[in-house]
Amino acid sequence: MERIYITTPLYYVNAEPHLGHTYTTVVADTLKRYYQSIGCETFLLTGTDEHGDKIAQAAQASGMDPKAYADRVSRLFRSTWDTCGIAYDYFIRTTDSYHKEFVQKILQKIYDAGDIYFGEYGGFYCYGCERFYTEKELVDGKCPDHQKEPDYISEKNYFFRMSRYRDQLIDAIESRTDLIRPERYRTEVLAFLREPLEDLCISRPISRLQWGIPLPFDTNYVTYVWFDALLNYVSALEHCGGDAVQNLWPKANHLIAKDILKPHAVYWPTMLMAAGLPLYEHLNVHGYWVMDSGKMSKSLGNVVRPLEMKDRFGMDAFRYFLLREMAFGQDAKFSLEALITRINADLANNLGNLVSRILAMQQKYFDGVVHPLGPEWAKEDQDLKNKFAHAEIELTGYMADLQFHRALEAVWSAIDHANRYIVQTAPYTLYKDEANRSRVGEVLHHLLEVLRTLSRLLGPFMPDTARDLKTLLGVVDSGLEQVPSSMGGNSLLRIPNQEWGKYFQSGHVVQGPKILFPRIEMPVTE
Ligand code: ME8
Repeated sequence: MERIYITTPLYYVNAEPHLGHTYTTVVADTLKRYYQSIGCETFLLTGTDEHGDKIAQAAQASGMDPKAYADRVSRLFRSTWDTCGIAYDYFIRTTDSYHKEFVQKILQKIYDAGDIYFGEYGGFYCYGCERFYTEKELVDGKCPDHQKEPDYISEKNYFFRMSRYRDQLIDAIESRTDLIRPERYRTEVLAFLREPLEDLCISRPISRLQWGIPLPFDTNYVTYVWFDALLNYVSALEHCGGDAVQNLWPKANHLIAKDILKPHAVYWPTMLMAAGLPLYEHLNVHGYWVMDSGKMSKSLGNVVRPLEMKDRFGMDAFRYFLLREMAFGQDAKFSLEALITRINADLANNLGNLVSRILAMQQKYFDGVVHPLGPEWAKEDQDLKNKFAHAEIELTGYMADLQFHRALEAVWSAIDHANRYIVQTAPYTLYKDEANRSRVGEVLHHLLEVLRTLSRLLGPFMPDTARDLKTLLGVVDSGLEQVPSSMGGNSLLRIPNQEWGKYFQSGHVVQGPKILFPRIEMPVTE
């Protein structure tokens, strides 16, 4: 059986869940649901990154002990994903004891193999990024991300011989052209690797930082937060037991934004090489959400919180916007106006109207009872069916390339076609003549097939809407194949795709119309 292991970054607990975290997590959830729907075994991992300077400082600022502080924010992330209906299989915290033991085991292994050494290093250190910067990387002497002058720190530390793996890494990226995707990020990493690769400082003295995992070979030091956090992707699988590492690790699909490309494309694969583990299957890198009003920040008061979006617009509408608006790999703009415009145009109008028109006519003309289809179909009926079959083929291709916006575009093009089919066949006019009643029943039967197909195609993107559609249509996922996941995760549902025209048996009754997406008034702006 095909397998896919999907991961989100482990989010730092110094911020509350916002739009950016939600996007990556919704993409991960969409991929999981999609692969599950085509019969793959899936495993979705998310969690929180809790050690390091940044967290220690945030805890101190809140007057809390770092663990108590991390407990609170980690709980908030987890409950947010629960409320948003994210179907993660496991939630890892880097403060979990099995994770700490795993990190120590790997550190010891790499140390014993001679790839970790003790040395002195002086450099510009940015606390925000938790890393040293070379002078060349600074912009006007400042960290380009935090716009702050870094501190010059000189101290004895442990180093990982990352430089030793440079050629091997270049080979891997060149021979596996989809290891890092989309292409622009692969090119960026290869360009970076053309320069000499320095060794990586992987420790912090406890005189300066206690909030970390102690090095197993020198307890005067804790490990650098990235060396700790990246290992979560394997430690979680090992913790889940069974054959999880063997079966799932080589199928790993990491999802990240471009901000953490270097740790995932350079540190992580070289760490894996040193630890004797295979590389991930794909590093999938998306762009950044930017706000109309500038960088999202608490002080600007423009932080987009997922639960507020869910309460105000519904989770599916928010998911739709995120997946439809951003081309995976490129930056996208977020604004309430754009969100509301999309909801009104694509969801309330195109999809919502289609659903309510079809169910209203079915109710009005036939009390909801589905009319049988004859063997002879009109050309427009066949075209309608073909359009949806074509949309599904396109969707499959786009999903393999993480082009969610194009996948949705393909579905909406079929929705537009269905709306035109109604205008073209004009069942409301036909119905006026009793001789045409049977044709009206057939037209509506085809339209119910449209809705049934949509309930399947939209499932990964808008799970609640897909469920609502099935309920309205009285479609039961009968004959589901239940395959127990090896890790006690969600069991797999293989939804049989009965042929168009063969699903609704004579006498089948569908429900009356329901407004799935109410129109939203645009807030008045000054
Ligand atoms: O970097 N647009 O955690 P983090 C799109 N702990 N995505 C965004 C975003 C934005 N404006 N802002 C954040 C860390 N993200 C480390 C990761 S992994 C072993 C350790 C998303 O809390 C995006 O996925 O800063 C980005 O890569 C991630 O949040 C950074 O989360």
